[in-house]
Amino acid sequence: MNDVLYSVDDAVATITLDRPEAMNSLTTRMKAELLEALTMASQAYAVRAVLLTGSGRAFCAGQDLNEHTANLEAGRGLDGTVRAHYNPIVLTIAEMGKPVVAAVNGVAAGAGAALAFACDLRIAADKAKFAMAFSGIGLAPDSGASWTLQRLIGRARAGELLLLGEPFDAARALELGIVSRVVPAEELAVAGRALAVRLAQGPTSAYAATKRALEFAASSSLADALALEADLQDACVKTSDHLNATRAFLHKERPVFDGR
Ligand code: T3D
Repeated sequence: MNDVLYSVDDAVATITLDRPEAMNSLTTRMKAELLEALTMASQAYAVRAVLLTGSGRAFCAGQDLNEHTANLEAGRGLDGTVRAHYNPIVLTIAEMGKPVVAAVNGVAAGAGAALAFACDLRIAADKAKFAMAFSGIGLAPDSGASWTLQRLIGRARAGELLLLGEPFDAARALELGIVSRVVPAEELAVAGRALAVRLAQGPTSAYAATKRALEFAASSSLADALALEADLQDACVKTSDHLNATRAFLHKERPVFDGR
């Protein structure tokens, strides 16, 4: 891979968007590489959490507008990229049975912000900035932003951010509940990694079930959500992580989870 870095350490796959000279804006090649990296992380048994971040001063400025304009001028329109790239990227993050942490190191705009919204947890540098840049260039939200943002902060606020497209800083993102923590920029790498390592040492099967339950409950009836919770709990009680953690509790010991 050229524009996306992938490494695994302590059961954490770190995926870094690495085109800092273009604010990590997404070209076709980069989107294909990001999908490949996410798929590897999702499928690797040794990976139990994922950390997504960016190189340089941006997290991700969304679609590369140079490539996009070239496609428009050549009559190719979107060139299929929303269906071929953005949608599978977002679904791979949402559906992988492992927690994904976004460490938002700088500006996150358009599809770049949507990538962060698709993750399970977001931690931001104090200098990070978010911009729902779609409307500013005459586009509607994509990459799941219409779905994720309103579930993070409610429809009224999501509508305002998406329609007006006004950038907002990390402090406002914290206030809105878009990020769960803001740290000084120089501490983000360590704090993001610590969070991912903590999750990688957790009950991986229970985390997978938690993700699935949250996703399902977002658009189901209470009765259906209760039924799925019951099924997922049936599976969780069969894990050795559950049995060991319950025994540890009774012995007043710290549980050790091995992800099984
Ligand atoms: O085709 C499809 O797939 C459609 C799907 C679209 C999904 C989307 O993501 S739509 C939204 C696309 N993104 C944007 O509209 C964001 C555009 N960028 C900005 O609004 C601002 O650059 C930022 C808010 C991200 C950062 O502002 P600032 O002031 O910190 O930096 P800057 O000076 O504007 O940008 C620095 C450089 O990065 C600059 O290049 P230069 O002048 O130094 O050569 C700028 O052109 C470049 N850059 C920033 N964003 C993009 C970009 N180059 C290409 N594509 C970008 N998205």
